[in-house]
Amino acid sequence: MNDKLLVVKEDVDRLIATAIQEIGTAESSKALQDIRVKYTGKKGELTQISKQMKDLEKDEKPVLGQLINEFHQTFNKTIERKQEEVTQKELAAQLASESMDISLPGRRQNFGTRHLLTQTREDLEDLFLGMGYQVIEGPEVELDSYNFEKMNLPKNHPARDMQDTFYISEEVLLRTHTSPVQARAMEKHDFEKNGPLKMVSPGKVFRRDNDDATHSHQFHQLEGLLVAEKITMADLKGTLLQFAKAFFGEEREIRLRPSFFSFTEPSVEVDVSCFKCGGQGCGICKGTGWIEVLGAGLVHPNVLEMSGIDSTKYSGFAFGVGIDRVAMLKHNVDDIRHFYQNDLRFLTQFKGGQN
Ligand code: FA5
Repeated sequence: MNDKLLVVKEDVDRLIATAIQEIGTAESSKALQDIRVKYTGKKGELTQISKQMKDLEKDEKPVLGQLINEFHQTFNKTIERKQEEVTQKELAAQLASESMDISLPGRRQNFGTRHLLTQTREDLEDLFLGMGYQVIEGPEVELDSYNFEKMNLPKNHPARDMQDTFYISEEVLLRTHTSPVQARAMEKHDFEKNGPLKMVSPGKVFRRDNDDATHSHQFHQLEGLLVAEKITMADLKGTLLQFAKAFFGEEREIRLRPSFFSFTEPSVEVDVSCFKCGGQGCGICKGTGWIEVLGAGLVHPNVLEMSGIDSTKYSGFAFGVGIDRVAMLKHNVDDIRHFYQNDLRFLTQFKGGQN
């Protein structure tokens, strides 16, 4: 080995010795990266030594190449081993500094609530299911024949004016009440096979009404219908009294006032004794002690006959509750429009569901 090569070899040996020492004292990934650059980077110390290759004899060049390779092997192995150690330490330090306080309260999940109208509808359904009624739904887009004609309201009948609606065509409209479901259910019912017909039908209805605090052009009703033999006003009154007590409170009483509906005869408006003042008179009952909640009556024989039922054998009662109206009364809601404005400050006040 001639002198030049000897000197270069000594340089490489010294370099690997100092590199190993520096790696040994490095404390961080950053320090190790700096060492890598310092020794093997483009302007690194090993690169400087490699430049001496050109001054060596031809047969000496592979010897230097070999030395440089050995340097890389030792250097890389040492630095990798150290890197593992440093990474462990850094991770431990990070975990220690980021430790969390498990005694802190968690972030509360914000559960939604069912809309008050849905809660009220379900409460009413449960109540009548408990009395042996079945729930039957009908279409919101209805035929004129079911909405009016089979409800004893022939074309041009003046009482149609009270329930003007949105027409899709001459014969197709948005239903103005849930009463047409009466006709749909009666047509299908088989008394021989299934006994009396007892059903309630909740759902959306539509009217060309001007919106105000108690009226909306879209609202909800719950229809009730019972058809069997020998049904009288006493059955109707008993059923509605049970409903009033279950829905508004055990102390409630009801009273019936004569009214007119083309599909019932006789027809009544039903008032419930005021649940706020107990009948003394207050703001809610407008000083009368009574609050009107629904329309009802005995099913008109024409309606039974038009639905294929023998009115000499069967009779029935029907009623129609405004779901929005009873929800407002029960929960002291002062404007029906609150139900349709999707204001969470209003909606989230009603977290219940059952009576
Ligand atoms: C009817 O719709 C009858 N079909 C009810 C009925 C059924 C009577 C079976 C007899 C037998 P009326 O138009 O009165 O009746 O409406 C019934 C209830 O719906 C009212 O008592 C009221 O609570 C509610 N209602 C009526 N119009 C509106 C409206 N624009 N906005 C909100 N609720 C309304």
